[in-house]
Amino acid sequence: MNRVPLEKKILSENERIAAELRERFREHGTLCLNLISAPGSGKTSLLEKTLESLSHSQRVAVLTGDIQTENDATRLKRFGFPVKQITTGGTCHLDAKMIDRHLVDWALREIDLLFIENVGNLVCPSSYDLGEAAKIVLLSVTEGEDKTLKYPSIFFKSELLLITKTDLLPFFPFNIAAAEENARRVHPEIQIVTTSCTSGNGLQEWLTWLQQRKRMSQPAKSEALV
Ligand SMILES: Nc1nc2c(ncn2[C@@H]2O[C@H](COP(=O)(O)OP(=O)(O)OP(=O)(O)O)[C@@H](O)[C@H]2O)c(=O)[nH]1
Ligand SMILES: [Mg+2]
Repeated sequence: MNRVPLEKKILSENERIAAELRERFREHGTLCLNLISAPGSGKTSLLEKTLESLSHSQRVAVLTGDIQTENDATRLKRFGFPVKQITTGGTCHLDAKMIDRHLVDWALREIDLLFIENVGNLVCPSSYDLGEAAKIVLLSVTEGEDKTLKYPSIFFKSELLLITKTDLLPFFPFNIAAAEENARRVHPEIQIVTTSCTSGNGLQEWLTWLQQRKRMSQPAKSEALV
C-alpha cells in the first residue's frame, strides 16, 4: 500500500472514533475543547490559571498530551481536578483513539467541561478530530504575527485564537493588529482574545468566553463558572 491510501485509512478510522466521541460528549452534556499551539506557547499555563480560578463544584477535567514526560499533568493536578497525561511516545499529535482509551474510567456524565491539551505542534494536530466541540489555537507574541498565514489550517479550523504572553510585547516586535488581520484573512469569523498568564491581562475575557461557550452548548447547565 502506498503512503496516500494508508494516510487516508488512518484518518477515516480516526474520524469514525471521533464521531463516536462527539456523540458521547453530546449525550452526557460534556463540552470538550481541544487546545492547540506550537510547543511552549502557554497551553498548560493557561490551564493552570483557568483551574486556579474555578470553584471545586465545577465538574472540569483535563487530558494533556505530550511526546514524553508527565510534567504537564503534574502541574495541573495541583488544582484538585481530574487530570491525566497522555504520552504519545513520539507521535506529534493526539488522535481520537488515545482520547477514547484515556476516558475509559471517567464517567462523562460527571464532567461538564473537558479540556484536551494537544501535543505542542501547529501542524499535525489540525488534521485529527478528537470529537471536540471546538478547537482553540494559541499563538504567543514571541512567534511572529505571520504564523497564521504560514500554518493556515489550524487557524481556519479554530473557533478562538488566544494571542498569549502579551506581557512580553515591550521586548518583541510583534504587531497585534497585524496578527489579528492575518488570522481573519484565513478565518474571517475567528474570535480573538489577547492574554498574559504573567500579568493576568485578558484572563477574565477568556473566562467569559468559556462561560458563554458553555452556555451555548449546555443551556440546561447554566451555573456560572467562577
Ligand atoms: N512571559 C510569559 N511567559 C509565559 C506566559 N505563559 C507561559 N509562559 C512561559 O512559557 C513557557 C511555556 O509555557 P507552557 O505553559 O509550559 O507552554 P505549553 O504550550 O504548555 O508547552 P508544551 O506543552 O511543551 O507545548 C513557560 O516557561 C511559561 O512560564 C505568559 O503569559 N507570559
Ligand atoms: Mg503544556
